[in-house]
Amino acid sequence: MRRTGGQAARARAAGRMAYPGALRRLGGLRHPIGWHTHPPGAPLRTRGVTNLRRTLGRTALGAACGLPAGFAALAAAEPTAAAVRPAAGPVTVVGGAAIDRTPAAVKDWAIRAFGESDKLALQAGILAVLALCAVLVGVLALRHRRLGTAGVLLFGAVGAAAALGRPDSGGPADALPSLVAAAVGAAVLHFLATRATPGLQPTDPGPDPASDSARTGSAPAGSATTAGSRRGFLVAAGATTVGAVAAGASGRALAGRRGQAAAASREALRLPPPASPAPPLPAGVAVRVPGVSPFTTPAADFYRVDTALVVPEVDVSGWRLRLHGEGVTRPRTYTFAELLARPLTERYATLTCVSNEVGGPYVGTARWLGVPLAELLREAGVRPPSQGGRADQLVARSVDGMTIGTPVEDVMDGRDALLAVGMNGEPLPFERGFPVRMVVPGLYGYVSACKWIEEIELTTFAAHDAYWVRRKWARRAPVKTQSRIDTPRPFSRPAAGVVMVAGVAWAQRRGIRRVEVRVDDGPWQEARLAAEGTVDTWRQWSFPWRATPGGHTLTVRATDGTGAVQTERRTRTVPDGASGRHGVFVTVTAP
Ligand SMILES: Nc1nc2c(c(=O)[nH]1)N[C@H]1C(S)=C(S)[C@@H](COP(=O)(O)O)O[C@H]1N2
Ligand SMILES: [Mo]
Repeated sequence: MRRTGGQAARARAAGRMAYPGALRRLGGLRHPIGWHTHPPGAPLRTRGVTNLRRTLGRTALGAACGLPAGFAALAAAEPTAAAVRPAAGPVTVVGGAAIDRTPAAVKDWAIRAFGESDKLALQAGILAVLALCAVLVGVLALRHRRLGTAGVLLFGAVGAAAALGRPDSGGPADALPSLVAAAVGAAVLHFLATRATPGLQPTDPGPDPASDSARTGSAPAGSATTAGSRRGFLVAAGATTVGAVAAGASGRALAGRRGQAAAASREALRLPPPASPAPPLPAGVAVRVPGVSPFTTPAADFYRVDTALVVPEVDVSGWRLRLHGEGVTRPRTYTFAELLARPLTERYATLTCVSNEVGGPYVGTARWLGVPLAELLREAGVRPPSQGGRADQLVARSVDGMTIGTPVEDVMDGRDALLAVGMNGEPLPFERGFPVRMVVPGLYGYVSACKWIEEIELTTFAAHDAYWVRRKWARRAPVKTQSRIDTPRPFSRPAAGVVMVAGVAWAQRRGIRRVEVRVDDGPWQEARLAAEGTVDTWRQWSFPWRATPGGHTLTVRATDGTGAVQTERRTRTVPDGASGRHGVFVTVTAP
């Protein structure tokens, strides 16, 4: 709606004076304009308070324009991203870009501080920043409509650039969700800002709603109409918010239904029995002490560490695995059916994350079913470096652009390195890398366990640094010997008498030979070891402790199959895994 200059001036003045009444009628809301009530010659003290109130009020009006516009933008991005690629949503791509640019130390801190909610925390952070920006752009739009619009479009450009720069970018279409979001956001902002400041022309530098001249304005006859338009603004802002939230929710529901379809396709899958089954676990593999981690970790309880803000849900029918690179004389691309048709191997193996602190939770054991990776490599003509092969690094690439570099020698040295398709008797869950992931016993996950794998390239460590290595983590990272006290819990208050101390110890590929416990500064005492699963699995242990009243520190150390005692030297997780010994302080209560 365009107005003549005279009308505009009148409406502007009218709006200022009439709005407070309208707002008060709507439930006592206050608005900057409502505070322009003191006379021009008001004392300075009052003026200071008034200026603060004006600023607050202007911010509120800006928020009333910017936030609905932001909601609408994100809501518009939802169906667009669902159509293009779920991982191309603006929050996801900006979050992904943020993750990739986070220094290792900060990422490590985030994992420590937020645990597996680290992605939730990041998304909440991004949304908070977006909300702040929406308010700022809203305030800007009130004064300078075109600048406001430009601000929104700038955000769209940032999102689009982030989308195109993602390693898993699906091409130019990935920019669409961000661009659509920006277009919708800009349109809604313009619409609302026009209604919030009815007198402001697009080219008008705009009156400061808090400017002194405003105070001198008087309410002409048109005030009722303008009060109506103010009410119209509030209705428009409210309706936009409600509409955006509803649209966003239904978009989510739609995406959820699509996810269910993918889940159904996964459930329809029948894994063939292994040609080489896992040897049955010995009877005494568990110590049967309450509070100790179960020997086999259910998939739902298994720790999860990855950079995926949206879990890739891969359609098996379109999935391919490409094997190529240095020394590959017969490069090949496999379908999922071709992999399943091969003789499969099933093994128990303990997986550990390099970000696991001493005593931390990022370790678990599962029964993995998969294609022996060394066989596949040999068929393709690959020889390990010890047999003259030139490639010493195997780089696995995932559908979401992750790269994980593993020593070729380790994969081909006879250990059960698998292209896993099953976990604990089920197809891999989506979060675990469905349809195929790597599992290489003895190496931390970041150098071995690529999920959602789609490419294997043979190369050298000299020629290529994988994702985490570019972020200050070590090129090679065999798992360090570690032990953990699961029970009693830190700072618990067991009763005096015999307290069962128990936990797990692991040194994949080497096995655990001995576990010892020390009470305070006393001597190391031998714990009872549960039966060993394999050298690639953790081993449970228990120690009956005659606990006396008072505060005590329990410390544990393991000796691996080579006879090496777990070091007492504390190191951080960066660059190649934490070392040191786990201690737990408890207060034993008198009987
Ligand atoms: N595609 C992909 N694969 C990945 C990662 C990742 O971020 N992306 N993280 C790795 C790390 S650091 C670890 S410790 C393991 C964790 O596997 P889990 O989440 O199944 O426990 O996956 C590895 N594979
Ligand atoms: Mo990890």
